[in-house]
Amino acid sequence: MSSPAPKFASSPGSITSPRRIPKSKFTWKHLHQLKAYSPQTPLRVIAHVDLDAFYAQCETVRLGIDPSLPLAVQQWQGLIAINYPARAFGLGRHVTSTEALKQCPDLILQHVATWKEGDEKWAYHEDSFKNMATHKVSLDPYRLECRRILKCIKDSLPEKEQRVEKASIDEVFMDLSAQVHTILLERYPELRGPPPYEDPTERLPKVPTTVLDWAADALVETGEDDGEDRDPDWDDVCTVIASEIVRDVRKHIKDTLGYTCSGGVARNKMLAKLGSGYKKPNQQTVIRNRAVKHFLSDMKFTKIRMLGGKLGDEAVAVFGTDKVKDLMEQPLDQLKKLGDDTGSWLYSIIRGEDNSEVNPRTQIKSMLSAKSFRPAINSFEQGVRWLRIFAADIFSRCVEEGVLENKRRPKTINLHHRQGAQTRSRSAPIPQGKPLSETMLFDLAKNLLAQVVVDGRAWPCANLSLSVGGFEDGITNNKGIGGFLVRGEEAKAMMSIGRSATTGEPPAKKRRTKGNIAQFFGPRDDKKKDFDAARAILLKAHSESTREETEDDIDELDEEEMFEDVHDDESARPSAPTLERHSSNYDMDRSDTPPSAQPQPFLKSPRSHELDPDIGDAPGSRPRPPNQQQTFDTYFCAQCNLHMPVSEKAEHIDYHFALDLSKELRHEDRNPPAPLPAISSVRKTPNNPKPSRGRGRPPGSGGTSRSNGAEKGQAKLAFGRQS
Ligand code: DCP
Ligand code: CA
Repeated sequence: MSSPAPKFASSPGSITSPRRIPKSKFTWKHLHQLKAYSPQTPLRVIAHVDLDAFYAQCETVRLGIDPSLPLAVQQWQGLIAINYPARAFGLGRHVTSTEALKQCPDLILQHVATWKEGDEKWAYHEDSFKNMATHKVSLDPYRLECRRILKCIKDSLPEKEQRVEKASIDEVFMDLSAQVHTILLERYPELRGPPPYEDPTERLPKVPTTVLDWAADALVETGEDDGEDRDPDWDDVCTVIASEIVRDVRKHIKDTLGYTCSGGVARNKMLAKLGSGYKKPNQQTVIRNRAVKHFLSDMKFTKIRMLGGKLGDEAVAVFGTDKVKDLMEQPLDQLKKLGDDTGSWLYSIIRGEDNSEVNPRTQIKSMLSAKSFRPAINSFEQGVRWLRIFAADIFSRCVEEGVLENKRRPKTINLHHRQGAQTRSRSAPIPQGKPLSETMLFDLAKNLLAQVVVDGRAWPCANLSLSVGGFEDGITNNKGIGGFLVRGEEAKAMMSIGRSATTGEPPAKKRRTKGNIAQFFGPRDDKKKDFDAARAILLKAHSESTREETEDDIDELDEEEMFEDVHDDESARPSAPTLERHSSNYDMDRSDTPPSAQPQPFLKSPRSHELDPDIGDAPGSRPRPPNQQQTFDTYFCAQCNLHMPVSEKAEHIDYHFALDLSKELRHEDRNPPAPLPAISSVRKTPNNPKPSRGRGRPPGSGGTSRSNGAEKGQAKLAFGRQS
């Protein structure tokens, strides 16, 4: 499709007045911005691709099963993915496998792969559904397919004009703006410029075509009888080109890997995602600019990205409606009842405005392996058995990340322990001076668990998770030695009574650790065995530490540790209440900052604090909603002059304790030298992406989006989801 020569006659000296010539409503500047992926241009084109019934398709393809047969993926007794033929029988995630078979006797049930204790790798075990207590789910098969799909998508786009963001295990955003710009100029030479009078604010010539070929796309209606095809403008042309690209990408995935997916094309991420879910399976939906208003008006706002969770529920409660059109009647100041930033963001988003960028970063930043215990576990020994699996799981994923070739390796290891409502976290640097191994991860994990045990009140434990973070590219041994040596100091710190900077509890409790440690040296109760085991581990770590040189320079550690690619297979269980179909950011989420007024609004307000209901980036986690400042129970820290959720209180107090301790130790360091604690339980949140560890910035005290390392248009994710 190529157009005739430029028709506009707006150059100087033209006899015809330029004003008489019909023009586009878009300017040369808008066109130019398209090339640069600017979120400001109304010509912007974003696509979202979502795999249909993803895990189910993975199993269908892996097993070579006819895709027209009903199949569901089972996790224990529940179903986590149901293919479309099975959905025709009314099956959904709410049914158990037994009920599903009653409804659809021919249903093929495939249990997810699991790690069994003692195994070196996950496998598909026939009896795993009976062994919830001794097996742990592995999502590796789906992660691997996800990678292949991502590669396939990238291969089908021009290398220099692609911007692809993995949004979850089966979702991808693509900013097609630059590619569309190139195609546009190829097809319509009149757009090659320069603009008349060299003035970028001049309007573009009119589109020379009157009919656009939307092929098989589902076109969202405009709601106006004569609005469908009237006067196509350049935004329509851009969208049609983007849609062709998406069709090609989807075809490439199908032809290469056998998977079908659905696509959405629109001017921003929020609309594109709504588009991909609009018609499924194996279809693509286009939301032209002219159709946005109509498209959104009948929609429930709880379907919009980031409004699927508590924020959406809160908005429903406050405004008594779940409809976009009702909310649109609310003036901005009313919407600000949800908080200033949230209100402004909501005001824009329901009008179809979303400036968040497609972030091409695809590298894993952290990994998590977790298990919820039902029933709870009750001993160090049991805990250690799970840690062995976690270490193997994480190590195998590190190997895929190129850790053996020293391409990338993590810098920190974190253990989260949950007992009832209380979560305790311990972290340690990963020694950088020697090759990463499963044993090393396991030993570190054991140390961390030992600390929790020594602190007391460890059992029963409902959930344990191990994560590694702060992945870095090819670290040299010299630099790494620092990290390794710090561990020695860490071990000393954790052995020094009353100095643990790592519990997720207030100082008072921590100081009670003294008692616990005393108890630990002479336990009177039946936990002796447990304590003995923990003590042995801590003593070993301590004695190792005394052999290591010291390097207390913790501030040297790059704390770029964004828990944004953690995987909590357990939290993907179907019964998990926070999981939602329309927020399918399982595996990982790039967490676009919702407010169009990027960067992260919650970093702007010193009083704001992250209150994401779905903390963490585990499967089932969602993009982080904007700050919700007011309606939750909050704890006020007078030292920081900062409000935060009560759930963060212990951790925050701990932060101050760690800070004080750090200062104290720095003082001692000057006369005489003393070790710094190398571990911290200060949790990173978008408010606190870089816990200051002695730099004096409290969690939640804010910062700029740049200073926290998040890319424009994105929020960092906090870790902390428990399942
Ligand atoms: N998943 C899960 N538990 C949930 C929801 C999803 O384990 N509660 C997993 C299985 C899904 C995958 O994540 O296959 C992707 O989730 P989606 O919400 O995208 O659902 P599907 O891809 O299965 O179906 P759809 O065709 O509706 O996208
Ligand atoms: Ca999907």
